[in-house]
This record gives sequence, C-alpha cells and structure tokens, in this order.
Amino acid sequence: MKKVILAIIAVLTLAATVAGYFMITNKMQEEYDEAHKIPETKWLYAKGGKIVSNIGREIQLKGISTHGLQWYGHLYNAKTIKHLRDEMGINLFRIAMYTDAGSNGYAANKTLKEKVYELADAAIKLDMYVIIDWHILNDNNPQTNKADALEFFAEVSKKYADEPHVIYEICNEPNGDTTWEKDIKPYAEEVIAKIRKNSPESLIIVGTPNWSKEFTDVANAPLDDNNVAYALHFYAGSHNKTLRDKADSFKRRGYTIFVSECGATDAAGNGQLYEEAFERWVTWMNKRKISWVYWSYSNKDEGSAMLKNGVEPDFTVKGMTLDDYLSDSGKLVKRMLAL
Ligand code: IDC
Repeated sequence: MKKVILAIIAVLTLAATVAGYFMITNKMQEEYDEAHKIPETKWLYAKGGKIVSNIGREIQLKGISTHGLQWYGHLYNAKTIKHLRDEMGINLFRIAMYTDAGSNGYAANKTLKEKVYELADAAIKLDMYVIIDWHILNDNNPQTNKADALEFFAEVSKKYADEPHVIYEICNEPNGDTTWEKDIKPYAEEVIAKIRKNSPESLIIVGTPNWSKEFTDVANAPLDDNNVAYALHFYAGSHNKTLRDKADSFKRRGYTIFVSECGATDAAGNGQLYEEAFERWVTWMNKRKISWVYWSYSNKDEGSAMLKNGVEPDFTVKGMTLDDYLSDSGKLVKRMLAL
C-alpha cells in the first residue's frame, strides 16, 4: 500500500514538473516571438507570381485610373481621390501621364509633372497606393522618349525614395513593331537602374509587347531585378479567355502579373459595356489576387468614362456623393469593386 502511494506521488510529481516545464517554455516562446515580431510595413514585393507584404501576406490592390492628365487634369484632386477611396473602396489610384508630344504629353508639356506630384502626395496622405504611369501609347516604343523617361524617373524616385505607397509603371503599352528584346527590355533596364539608385525597394510595373498582352518573349528573357511585375491590360469587349490562359501560364512560371489598366468596353475605350465578360475577368483576377485598375475616371463622351458626359462633381456640396454623377461604366465598376 505504502509503495503504491509513493508510486502515485512520484508519477504526479513528474507530471507536474513536465507540465510546468512546458508552461515555462511556452511562455518563454511567446515572449521571444513578441520581442522578435517583424512589423508589417507598406512595402510591396512581387514574389513567385504574387504581390506580398514584407512579412509575406498576399496583397491585392484595386484601383481606378485617371484619363490623360493633359485633358482631364481639372477633374483630379485630393477630394476626387478621397471620394473614390471612401465610396468605391479602392486602395490604389493610377496617374496616367501621357508621354508623346503629339498628344501634348510630357515630351511637349513638362508641367504635367506638377500634377503628378500633387496627386501622388494626395494619395499617399490618404494612405493609398499610387501608380505613376509613364503612359506611352501613340509613341509606340518606349525608346522614343527614353531621355525624358530617364530624367523623369530619376527625379520622381528621388522625391519618393522612402515612400512605399508609390509604384512606378514605366511604359504603359508598347505597341507597333516594338519588341521585348530589342526595345522594351533594354529600356526597362536603364529606367530601373535610375529608380533603384534612389529607391531599392519600390515595386515597378513593366509594360509588355502588343499593348501589354504578350509574355512569351518576357518569360524567355526576364528582367534581372527582384521587384518587378509585368503588365497585363485587357478590355472585356476585345479580350477573353485566350488572354487569361496565356496570363495563367506566365503566372505559373512564377512571374507576377499586374493589371494596371483594364476596361469593360472594347479596346477603343468607347461604345457598349460588356458587363458579363468584364465580370468574368474580375472573378478571374480576384480568385488569383491579381491587382487591377479600371479605365477611366473622366467625363468624356465615351463608354469607358466613369462620369456622365460633361458633368463635374461639385465637392463643395455637403454630403455629396459621386453616385449622382456616375455613368453606366462608373456604376459597373462600383459593383465590380465590391465583389
Ligand atoms: C483612350 C481614351 C480615349 C483617347 C485614346 C487616345 O479612352 O479617350 O482618345 O486613349 O489617347 C488603352 C490605353 C488608353 C486608351 C484605352 C482605350 O492605355 O490610353 O484610352 N486603351 O482605348 N489601351 C487599351 C485601351
């Protein structure tokens, strides 16, 4: 009997000691974790086909693009961005700065940079991400205005060197006979070198051939930089599953896709909305957490414009909402942003 009691006491003592040990080590572990926790910052990284934060959390950005600043700059200010953030739930704003002289873009009109700064500063203050878009289009090839681009990105990346909210899109849509190997890649290498000199961490979006829709040549000779995403642009009336499949196989190879521009019309940006086709694209992007940006916030008489033709939101009216001013395109994107 005595032996049994002694044995029970021995077992209980051992159990208590073991439990105590684990309690202590658990507590120590918690304290260690707490002391060594890495805080999540706002920097974004393109990694393995995803956009992630510094602690590896996957991030999807959703946003709206301006139309050309040289034509619709008066519609864009801090209030516009705040209303879009609060009413549409976006966390990203894209500043489309056309570059070609023929469209009175940056090559002919250096004052556009001031508007870029005004809007980027406003977006940052609102704790939003912002894309500074070097909007090549009629100038087909990023090499056309490369000297301006190098100077522009050197200055802008210096100003925003420590600013994780700023994303650089260095060539909207290369097109015509522009190729990846001969034109875009060498251009990107030079521009990225300028940006990296000031801002080693920033996320950079690089346009791809054929209006940012071709990835084969990119995958065969990718950029040697550890924080670039590649642009995929689509318009629901013109592009469908064939393009999604191409993008999927590119993504599966570990490249990060960023839909820095898309629309619900056809590629001309005008005419009817392809609502169902657009929703299929949105579902596809959301499922993969691919970030996307809608074209565009303007009041031009064209199907893609988010505001009714010619109207200008009056932000001085107390309690005003953008709802009163939205076109069918604006209403559609509001719905799609809520998916
Ligand atoms: C369109 C505008 C239109 C303008 C035209 C040329 O909606 O008002 O006249 O540019 O400047 C893109 C381009 C984007 C186009 C858009 C629609 O990035 O600038 O905007 N689009 O055509 N790529 C595919 C479609």
